[in-house]
Amino acid sequence: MHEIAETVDIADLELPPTETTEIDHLAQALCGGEQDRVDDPTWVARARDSWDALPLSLRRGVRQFRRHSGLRGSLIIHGLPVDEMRLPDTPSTADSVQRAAVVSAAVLTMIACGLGDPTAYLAEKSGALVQDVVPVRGRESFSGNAGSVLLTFHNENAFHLHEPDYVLLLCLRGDHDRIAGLRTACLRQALPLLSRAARETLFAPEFITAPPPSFPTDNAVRPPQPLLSGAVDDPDIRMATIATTALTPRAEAALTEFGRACDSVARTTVLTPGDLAIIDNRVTVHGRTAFRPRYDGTDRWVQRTFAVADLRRSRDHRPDDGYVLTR
Ligand SMILES: O=C(O)CCC(=O)C(=O)O
Ligand SMILES: [Fe+2]
Repeated sequence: MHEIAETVDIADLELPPTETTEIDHLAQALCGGEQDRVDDPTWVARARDSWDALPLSLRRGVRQFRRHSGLRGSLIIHGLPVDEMRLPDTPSTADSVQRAAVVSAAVLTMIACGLGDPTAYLAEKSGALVQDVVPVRGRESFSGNAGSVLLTFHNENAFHLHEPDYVLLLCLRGDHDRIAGLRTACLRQALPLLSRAARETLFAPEFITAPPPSFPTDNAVRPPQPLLSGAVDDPDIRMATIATTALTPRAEAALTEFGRACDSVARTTVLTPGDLAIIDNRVTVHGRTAFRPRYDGTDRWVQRTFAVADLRRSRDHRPDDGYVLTR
């Protein structure tokens, strides 16, 4: 038998209530005290140590996903500790982040340490390791996480030399109408739907991907890149629907075909409090369906952390071997 579940779906992970409580206790222990700043490397080191004490089923599920993210390229874990009654109002400002240690930040950081290490980009959300994904008044049609119109498919920071390997999205609060759906489309399912010509073109350096709107614009000149790279039978992908430009007519056609393939394999998940989605950003694009914020303090609230499997690779982008990429 094959070691890896290359051709099967990775099932969602349902944590039983006893494990939710265990995880809650470990997370609580990381809150308060003197070192309660999420972005302090000594706090991250504490969270890393706590990973080892998490329930075996969680650690095993995450480690298996890390080895091979399956046909879905994403893993949903249900039943993480989120106490909606104890939560403050949903933040309402753009670029809001979670600097103080709270249970959700501890959960995200422990799991990011299980996948590799957490990371962030100084230019985005002030380089915080745990970021709020919340709707912001006046930014409804913004194509980024502050918006509430449809967010089109993208890889996270696809333009960057060191894109994150994993995007972790932990739901603290759902939207009022329970219609905000995280959409994912895994290349492993989309690829077989593409014509041979489209596949060949997607491997050619005929695309330019700019930074997303959540990054301040820079004037860097970007060389053309392929959309797909690596193994022909299981490639990596880098694209963002609104930030990738096709440079030739055949690239334009291939990009359109790719978009259709993604739509036809897309999965939509309405995250509920305590659900964590882990997206393998190398093989999966993601987005979100539209929803209607009310700006009443109880809007949808997701917290996000990026993780990389090998932090060392970006060492020259991270002063003092910290977690934040400054360029
Ligand atoms: O709102 C969501 O569920 C996803 C938003 C998103 O793409 C992100 O935060 O990276
Ligand atoms: Fe995203």
